[in-house]
Amino acid sequence: MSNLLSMAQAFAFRGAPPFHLQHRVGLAVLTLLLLVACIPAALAHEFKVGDLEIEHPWSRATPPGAKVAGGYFTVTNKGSAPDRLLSISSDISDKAELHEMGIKDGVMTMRPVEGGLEIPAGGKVALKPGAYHLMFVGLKRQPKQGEKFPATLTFEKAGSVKVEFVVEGMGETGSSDMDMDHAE
Ligand SMILES: [Cu+2]
Repeated sequence: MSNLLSMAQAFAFRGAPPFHLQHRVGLAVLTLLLLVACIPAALAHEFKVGDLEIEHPWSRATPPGAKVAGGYFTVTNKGSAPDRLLSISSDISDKAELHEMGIKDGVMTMRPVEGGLEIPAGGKVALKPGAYHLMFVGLKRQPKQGEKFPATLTFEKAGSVKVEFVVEGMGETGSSDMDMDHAE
């Protein structure tokens, strides 16, 4: 603290401090910003854009050589108009598709969702294993358990939002969705 004080005094009494002090102040500010930025992410792992809340985006570790990985999260629309998830992009794969599960000729299949996924006004849509989900297609590397990777979701009305997918273990089914201890 006395360090911070003397830096503040350097600013107050002498105008611009010598370069090495400016550098230290810069680092202190950066550290503070990082701390503040990390608190909400570590506690809730939730993202907001417009009237939408995106909770707990997660993916799964993949075996070596795998070309696709799933992506899951819950979107809540607190607004009074429906919105639509139009597209997803991430550096982890060539592209990301929105899929739905269905039964064709008695066989479970998945197919791309046409025209985006509607998020009803005042409603909630869960992307989870066995239902609507994202598919990261053409993985450039394997997502590793415990890491986070960024992605951008684009909605028709709310616009684009950057989120982070937490990578869980290969056997994860999403049933422990309420478990907020996933940061480890
Ligand atoms: Cu799929």
